[in-house]
Amino acid sequence: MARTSTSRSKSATPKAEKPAEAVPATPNRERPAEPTRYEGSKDELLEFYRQMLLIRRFEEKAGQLYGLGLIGGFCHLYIGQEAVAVGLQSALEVGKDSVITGYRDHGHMLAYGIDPKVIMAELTGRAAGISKGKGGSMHMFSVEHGFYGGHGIVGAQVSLGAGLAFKHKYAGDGGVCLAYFGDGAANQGQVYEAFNMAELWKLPCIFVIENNQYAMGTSVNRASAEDQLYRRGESFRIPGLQVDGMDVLAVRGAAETAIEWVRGGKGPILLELKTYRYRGHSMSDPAKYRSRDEVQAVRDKSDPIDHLAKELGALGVGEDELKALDKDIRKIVADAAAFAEESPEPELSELTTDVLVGSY
Ligand SMILES: Cc1ncc(C[n+]2csc(CCOP(=O)(O)OP(=O)(O)O)c2C)c(N)n1
Ligand SMILES: [Mg+2]
Repeated sequence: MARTSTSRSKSATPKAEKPAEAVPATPNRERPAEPTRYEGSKDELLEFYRQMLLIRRFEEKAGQLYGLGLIGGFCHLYIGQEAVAVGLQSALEVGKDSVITGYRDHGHMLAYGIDPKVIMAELTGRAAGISKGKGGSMHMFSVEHGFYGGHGIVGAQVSLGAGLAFKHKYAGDGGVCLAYFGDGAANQGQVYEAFNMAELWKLPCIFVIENNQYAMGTSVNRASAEDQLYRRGESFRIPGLQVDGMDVLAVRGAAETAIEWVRGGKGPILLELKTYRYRGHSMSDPAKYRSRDEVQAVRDKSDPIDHLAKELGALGVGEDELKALDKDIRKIVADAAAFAEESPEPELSELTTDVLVGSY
């Protein structure tokens, strides 16, 4: 006789009953095309190089200013991950599409063409900062660019990103949302609630896992039962692609595939970008959970900027040209730091503004 849930005693070992009707293991689902490495012109490659170097030099300067006590609070650097933001965002349309990320956000803003001066001024808590000096490193926004932060709650940006994608669909504006999160955030429950709704409603959302191998001091293999993170959308029928996040051209190629998929109304897609952060989790991390040799080996073998420099060399771009570019970028970053240091702090009266935006 079949047991009902009320008749089953807690200690009884449930007997195998008739199995439920078999469900096909692989859902019948269209797959995106296999991405190909982007074949850009020399000028495009130079532009990718310039943007990655700008992020690197900016972050190095931010690290120095933090050391000098000019940046307070948290400060998470993006050094090592530059190819991800540049490769993906170079394929978006600023103002039409939207981007949202976590607290490691300076690089994403620079890759979206936001002025380094207002980012540095924000880091140093100045009134001229992009959030009026009241947000700091983790809380920067530019509605004008369609950049929606800068979030300190791990994983929260994924649900908010699904909301932004909903807005694009509802308004019929043709935009897509790029929602970044980390390998650690990939274990957050709300990520999967967002996946479910995004696929049900076929939202134009590109979920991007920046797998930099660590969540604070915990490596992805220690924290994740399924460490092939591109598979994390499978049970929601969201297709996933794993991408070399240290190769800006591979990233850009994957971006093209993903954008074609979501703009074509096929619903969300998941990208796992395999990358690495050279610095600690934040400026206060002594990074005792990994060896210096491990970091050095990645720098030596896979640095995204060195990698592209070699390709540019093969296209006839001389070392002198790259050095001149570096000099220009160092000047842009030095000017941003000087602008920040010379800018006044917010007025005390700003303490009570922007706390509640409207009444509801
Ligand atoms: C909801 C929540 N839980 C925990 C934290 C503390 N915390 C801050 S960063 C972080 C690690 C996240 O790692 P990952 O998602 O891999 O991003 P990464 O720092 O590598 O960019 C944790 C646990 C938090 N900010 N929010
Ligand atoms: Mg991580």
